[in-house]
Amino acid sequence: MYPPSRKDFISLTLSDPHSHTYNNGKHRRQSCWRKWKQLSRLQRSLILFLLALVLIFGLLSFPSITEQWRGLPDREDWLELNDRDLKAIPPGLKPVLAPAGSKGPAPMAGPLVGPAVGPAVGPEAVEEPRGPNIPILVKPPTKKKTFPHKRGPPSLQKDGNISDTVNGEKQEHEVIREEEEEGGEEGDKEKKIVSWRGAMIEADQATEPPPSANEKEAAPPPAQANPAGTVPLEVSPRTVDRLEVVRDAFRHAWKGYKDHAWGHDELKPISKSFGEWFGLGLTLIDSLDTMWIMGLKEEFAEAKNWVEKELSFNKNVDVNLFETTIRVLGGLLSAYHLTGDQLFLEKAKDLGSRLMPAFKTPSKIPFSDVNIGKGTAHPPRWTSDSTLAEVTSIQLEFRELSRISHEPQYQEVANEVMKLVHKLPGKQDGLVPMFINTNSGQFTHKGVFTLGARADSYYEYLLKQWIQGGKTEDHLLEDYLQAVEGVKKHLVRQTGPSRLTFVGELSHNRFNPKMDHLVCFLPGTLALGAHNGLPGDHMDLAVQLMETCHQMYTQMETGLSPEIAHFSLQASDGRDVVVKPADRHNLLRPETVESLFYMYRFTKDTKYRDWGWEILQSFNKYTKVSSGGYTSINNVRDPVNPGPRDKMESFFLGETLKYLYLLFSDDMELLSLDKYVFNTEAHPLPIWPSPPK
Ligand code: DMJ
Repeated sequence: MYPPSRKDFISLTLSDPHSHTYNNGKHRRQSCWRKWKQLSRLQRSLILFLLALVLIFGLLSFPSITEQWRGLPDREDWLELNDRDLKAIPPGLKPVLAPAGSKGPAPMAGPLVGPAVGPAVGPEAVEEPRGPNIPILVKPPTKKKTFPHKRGPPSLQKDGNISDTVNGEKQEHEVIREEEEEGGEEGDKEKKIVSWRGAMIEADQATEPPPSANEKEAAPPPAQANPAGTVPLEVSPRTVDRLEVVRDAFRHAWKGYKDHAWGHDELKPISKSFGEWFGLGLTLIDSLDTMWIMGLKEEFAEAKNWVEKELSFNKNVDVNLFETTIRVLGGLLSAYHLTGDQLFLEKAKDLGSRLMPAFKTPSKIPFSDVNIGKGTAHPPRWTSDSTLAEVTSIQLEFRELSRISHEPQYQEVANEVMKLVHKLPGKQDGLVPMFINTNSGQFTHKGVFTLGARADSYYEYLLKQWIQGGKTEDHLLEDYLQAVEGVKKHLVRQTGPSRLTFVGELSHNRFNPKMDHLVCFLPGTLALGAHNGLPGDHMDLAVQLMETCHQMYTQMETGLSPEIAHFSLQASDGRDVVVKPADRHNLLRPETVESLFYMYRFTKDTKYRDWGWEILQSFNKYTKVSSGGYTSINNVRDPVNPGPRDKMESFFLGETLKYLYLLFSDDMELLSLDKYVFNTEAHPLPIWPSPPK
């Protein structure tokens, strides 16, 4: 038996026809009443007194919470996403012509936690200067009544780890109490699950020495079975060692998944159990192309066998359109391109068709959730808005699906969203608000701009779609170039102490020096643009931001970045990076190593590899669980008790380890950036061949 799993993300109700629907609620109520009556009068009075205290405290705190979330959606039931069905949507979407040049499969040789729910105006917020390079006037910190340890709308604030989706991403809302930071009660609770030291291989306090590279075993599959040209070239011994350490990390993560979570969405490595989000084997599918690229043939074969025999999309389950597209559809398409195996294409087509009901809205802006078994779709319960990044970061996958399936409906609906957003009023110098309404097709909650959660991959996909389509779609380039100028004008600032360049947030013309780790995708994207002929100053900004993302790791005691960093604008000799208690967690995210990969490919500056190597060593030192798997942690500032959160996100295998591997590989043809574009979940898709002239 698996130990009871903590509920740390949105619950899905999967009706199981075979399960017994025994309802013991009444019995439980009776037994509670009996227990209550068995208590002494003193005990009962004490409990009632405590309850009254909690209530009074809650009432006193309410105004500050609401103030903090001013400007953000006032949502009562943020968490209850997935249990509503709308009316069935009639099937059949109008087909359109495929674009010139889409002539079938590409020749084989040739893309939400405690974190960011948007840029709340923090105590350090300052008025936005009218233009770039104007010295920032820093307001003296005002003693505003805040609720510093809680993030998210009030209804999210429950003890424990709770998740919702932000930018489609599960957002874990963690309440960290002061006592916990000082090793208080909550920290002890974690230890009761399993002591942190007990969770690590003792010798693993330092990184395990890599076994000597076995070229035969390490070699990727043979060229004819590997049409993407992913056979590595000769590599230097040092590179091999680093590659082998990444492979070892993958094998260790995979072992945990295989032993305790096989076929489920995510591994909970501490409790040796699993978590289910959509019930689609997320980690397994997210990992397929990583295993292929790393040459892990046995593991790949087992996973492929599961896809063939076990994976079914014919199930009554609500899935998030964005997450399912980038992780599952993207993973299947990528596996198809790397292996040439039709199985993956057939699965991708099946899934793609089941996601289409999401686009049946009055505005053609898709709903966030789809029931892939029933063919129904709906927005979250509290709103008819969709998150901007979610609706604009499914295009690479839908377009590619049309190209290789010769079924144009996927690209039609995806392109339509981009065209609508292109001409929509409410942008500020190319920067977009974080929400869009599925009825009106208009932006909502205007005036709040971020490159982090809810908006990030909109910018990424503008550039990448333009590259994917052979640099012919001018509206995408236009929007991307304008957005970069908007970022430079409104969001880029430098810290006081060390002049680190960072990207902050803007809320109704007030600047907030807060940057999600998610924003660390930006150096890589800017570098990719420069590599494709865009202005040289994009590369200059990329270099500066890369240094800042690196500092977000090195300035922490564990060598791992927090989920969110605040930057000091005060000229002093103090710290550049300030981390608030609620932001100290690390979810094994990929963005920084992703950007390091791009920066190394384009500059060959080995410092980027060294920075990635340091990050890998920190992951091995502070997040590796002895029995298998890696875990996200609660506190990157506490190397003695980083506080395992008991979850390994699928993107650790799908993205983080893949980008590290590619960073250390000497083979520039291994997924050449001139032939492939990576989706936002690190799944490579081919750049389309130009149409014959
Ligand atoms: C991934 O699912 C994707 O990279 C997405 O674009 C952002 N969040 C996670 C990784 O941090």
